[in-house]
Formats: sequence, structure tokens, C-alpha cells
Amino acid sequence: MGLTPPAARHGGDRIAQALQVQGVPCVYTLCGGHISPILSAAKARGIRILDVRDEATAVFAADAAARLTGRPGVAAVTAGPGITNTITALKNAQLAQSPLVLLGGAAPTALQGRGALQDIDQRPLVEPHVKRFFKPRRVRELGPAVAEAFALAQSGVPGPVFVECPVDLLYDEASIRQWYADAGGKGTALADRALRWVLNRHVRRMFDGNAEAQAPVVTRVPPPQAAEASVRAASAALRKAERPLVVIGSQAVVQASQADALADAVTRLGIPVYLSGMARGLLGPAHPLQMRHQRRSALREADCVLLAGVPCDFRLDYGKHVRRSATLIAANRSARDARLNRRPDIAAIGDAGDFLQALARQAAAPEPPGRAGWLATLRSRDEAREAEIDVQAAVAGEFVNPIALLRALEREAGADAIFVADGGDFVATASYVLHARRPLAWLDPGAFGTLGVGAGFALGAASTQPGREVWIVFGDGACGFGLTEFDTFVRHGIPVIAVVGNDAGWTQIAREQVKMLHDDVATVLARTDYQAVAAGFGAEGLLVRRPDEVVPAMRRARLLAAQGRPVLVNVWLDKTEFREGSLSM
Ligand SMILES: Cc1ncc(C[n+]2csc(CCOP(=O)(O)OP(=O)(O)O)c2C)c(N)n1
Ligand SMILES: [Mg+2]
Repeated sequence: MGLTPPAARHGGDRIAQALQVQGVPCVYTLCGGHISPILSAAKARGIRILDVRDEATAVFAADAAARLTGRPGVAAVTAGPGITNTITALKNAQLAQSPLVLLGGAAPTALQGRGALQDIDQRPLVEPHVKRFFKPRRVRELGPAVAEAFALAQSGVPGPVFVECPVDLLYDEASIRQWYADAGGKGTALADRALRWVLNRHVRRMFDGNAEAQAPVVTRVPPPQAAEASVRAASAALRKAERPLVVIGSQAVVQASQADALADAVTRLGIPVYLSGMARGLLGPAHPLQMRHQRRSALREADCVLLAGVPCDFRLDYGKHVRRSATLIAANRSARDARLNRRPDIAAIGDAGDFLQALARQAAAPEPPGRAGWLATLRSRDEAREAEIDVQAAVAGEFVNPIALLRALEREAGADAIFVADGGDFVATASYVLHARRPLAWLDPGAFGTLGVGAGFALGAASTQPGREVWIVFGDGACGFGLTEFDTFVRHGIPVIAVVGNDAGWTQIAREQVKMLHDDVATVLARTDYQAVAAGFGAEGLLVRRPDEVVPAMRRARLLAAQGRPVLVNVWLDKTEFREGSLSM
């Protein structure tokens, strides 16, 4: 990054140069005539171009890359339908506060609003889902727009940023001048000459100052820091508490490089802790302070609760899980999220990870007495629940017990494995049974709860974390969204392993629908041969129907993946009562 990159050849290359100075390793894309110069120039600058089969996948991949590296991921899609296809993934990234830069094609500047191919007004469509919609109109603005997009994506509350790249800004000046000259025609009527004059002026403006444009620079974005007073107040409140509790969510680990320091800090605080979202695995596979079960009871009993990067949304029953009399501390980059549904006693507006580290520096004093009982209570409840799960895992049926399957995956997966979660009940079960074993080793959609993230997240993970095992834990319904990406995995040698929990249905929905409406309409699927579909794309497909086939299939999958092969393991599941009664709204 310290080297001066080669000068840019054209607008597309200005964008590529801006990506290069940011150290972007991969651009995720699905091609289109509007963006060809960006892709070709990025490739020439040594950036890996990973072309997928649906634009949503490209954005999901950029999202995952951002979460795992702490640097914005980048996707490039063509104008019109390329952009409309990204909206779900873009919204997901926005709600997950994941920083990414989406480069979108656009019709030529002079033809916008005149019925050009794929020309729609993109701003009203995209703007609600991004921190900013950049609309450069001159070639020299392209590099700075990308540079600014990177800084903005990471600043404050991170999130996606969009840069619209009209195609006539992306090619070299001679070609564009020729294109506009052709468009101006050769007519001699006054109107023809006037049109040529207007077009000429338009082109001059587009390339104005292009020659003097500077190479883009990288702006370092310091994380926002909570006020010193909030650190002192929180520290005092926690020290006084008899039953303190910390809940740490994704936002606390947006500085991916700080994960180990954060884990140290949490250990030093010595307070029982629940981890969610990207923070799962922060404390390793087993840590004396970490609890996994009965969070609701713990929150009800705690007399001081610190929510680090966790809003009081549906996941905390809109704040009702925390008892009224408890001292509530909310550390959040977003002032709105810190106060969502419930006003905290202490609001620490800034980076939640840094806040925890600052708290740990203050917590040098010995732990107050009486805490051991609290920790022991939580621990024994946690262990009791694990024992119940063991019982549920031992229930034998016709096919494979989903809990037993997930326990086997827990044992068989490599120590550095990343788990990507995409599905309904099977995946919700996995979130209790399958433990992320290190920081940044668990990816789920986040608050938007969209199905279909799996393939894209896995691509983002595998391409930025080479050498690590990437397992997608798929519901059979969810796997249908991105199954075509097995083609992408094969073409690009992305050795992910997908485990499809095949219960022949959209079970999370069926469970309540059948109970309340006595109707399974639209919730039934078949025991489809998903492994054959993957094999059809050139990947490895394995079928598991009996418990004794589980471990051999997982070992074979690992072996194949280690040889660079993508694998899909289709596992026929039995029904389970594990998720009975749970409903998310
Ligand atoms: C894009 C999208 N469409 C629909 C839903 C609603 N939904 C939530 S869970 C679920 C069922 C998922 O089925 P599957 O992936 O097979 O997992 P299972 O519950 O069967 O284990 C559905 C349809 C959603 N969350 N996202
Ligand atoms: Mg299912």
C-alpha cells in the first residue's frame, strides 16, 4: 500500500487504482457492459475478480469479507437489474452495520432519463439502504468518490456506501469522444449542429481536469470513542453490582484486528458474558465466564447489564428481558440503538469494543465479594441445559437427529473453521449447539434475518481467509437461494463445505403455521437430491441418511475441501422438538 500505484489509464482504471490503494484483495461481481472497464482494470492491477451467478451473492460476499477483515468489502454490479438484484443483500448489510462499497453501473451521463438500456433512476431505489449515494459526473471525481466511500463505510456506524459509475466516465477519452461524435451525427441542419455543440461541451466537462487528477489517498478512520465520564460511571456501576452481566454483539468486533485484545479485556473484567452475532467465538470454545443458555433468566436476575454493541430489539424482547431496577449500560456507536426501546442509565456512545477495553483498564481492583455465587448459578444452569441437549441428541429416529449431526460437526470441523449460518430451525438449533471456536468464526445474517446469505457469505469468507475451513450450515429451504453458486465455487476453486439439514420443508414457518392455522400450505418441500445438483455443477456431493454415515461423510468432506474441492453434504433429518415454542417477530 505504500507503493505509488501505476497511473490510471481511464475512468474504470481510476476506480481500480482507488481500490488498489485501499488494499482490496477481491471484487465480487456479475458482469455487465456498463462495468467492464472497472473489472478489466481491477484484474490488471492484481485484484481478484470473483464473478458469481446472482448480484445478491456478490453483495453478501462483500458483506462477509468486511465482517471478517474489518475493511470494507467491494462488489460491482451492472446498471438497472444488476442493482435491483442487490437490494436485499444491501439492506441486510445496512442492518448488520457491515461496511461495504457497492460500485453500480449507470447509463451514459448524456442519456440518463432518455430511455437508454437499463436506465432507471437508481438513487431513490438505493439511497434508503446506504450511508451515501455518490454520483460522480466527471472522470476526475471517480477516484476521490471511491476513497470517500471507503472512509464513510467504516466511520461511525459502519454500513454500505454506493458509488454510481456512468459508463461514459469509464472508458478512455478518445473512445468516448468518438462515441459522442458518432451520436452527434453528420447532419448540417441548425438543430444537428446545436446538438454537436452541446455534446462536445458535455464531453469536455466530463474529462475536465482529468489529466491533473491525483492518485487517490487512503484516509484512516479512527473508531468513535465513548466519553471518559461514561467509562468511569460504567466502571463504578459494575464494581458495585452483585449480579453483573455483559452481552456482546457484532458491533463490538467491527475492528476485526482488535478481537484478541477484546477477548483479553473481557476476561479481565471477570463478569459473566453472553456473546451474539459476530462476537460468538470471541472467548474461544470454552471460557469460564461465557454462558450460552438461559440468557433471558440471567438478564432478568442481573442487577447491572452492559449491552456492548447490542440494541434492545426483538432479540432482547425490546428491552423487556432486562429487569426495570437493573442499571443498564449501553455501549454503542449509534446513539439511536443505545436508546432503542429503553433508555439506558449510562449511554456510552462510541466503539463498544474499545469501551470494553477501557473498562478493563479501570478494573484493576480485586473482584467484589459475592460474585462467585452468581457465576456458579449461571454456570450450573448452563450445564443443566447442555445435559438436556445431550438427551435430545440421543433420541433415535428414522434418519439423522439434527442435534447429533451438529454435535458431530462440532467435533469434526477444523480448529480454525468458520461457520456460515443460513436457514430456519436447523440453523437456530445450530446457534445453540455448534460453538464458534475463535473470534470471527461465525457468520449469520443479523437483524434482517434474510435467508439466502449462505453462498455469498461463504465466498466472502473463503476468499479472504484462505486456508481456513468454511462450513455453510444450510436449511434445505435456504440452500435453494444460492445453490447455483456451486458453479462459482467450482470455477474459482473455492473449497467450501455445505451441510444441508434436509427436513423436506420450511420447518420454522410450518411449525407455527400448522399449529395455529392447521394448514401446511406452501411450507412443504421434497427430499431433493441437493448433492446431485452440486455434483451437476462439478462439485462433490455426498448423501447422508443414517446416523452412522454422518462422521465418515464429514471426514470425507474435509479431505475433499483440503484438496480444493467444494462439497455439499445433504443430510436427511428427523423432526425434533428442540425449537418448540420459539417464535421470532
Ligand atoms: C428471504 C426470506 N424469505 C422468507 C423468510 C421466512 N422464513 C424464515 S425461516 C424460514 C424457513 C427456512 O427453512 P429451511 O431453510 O429449510 O430451515 P428449517 O426451518 O426447515 O430448518 C422462512 C421461509 C426469510 N426469513 N427470508
Ligand atoms: Mg428445512
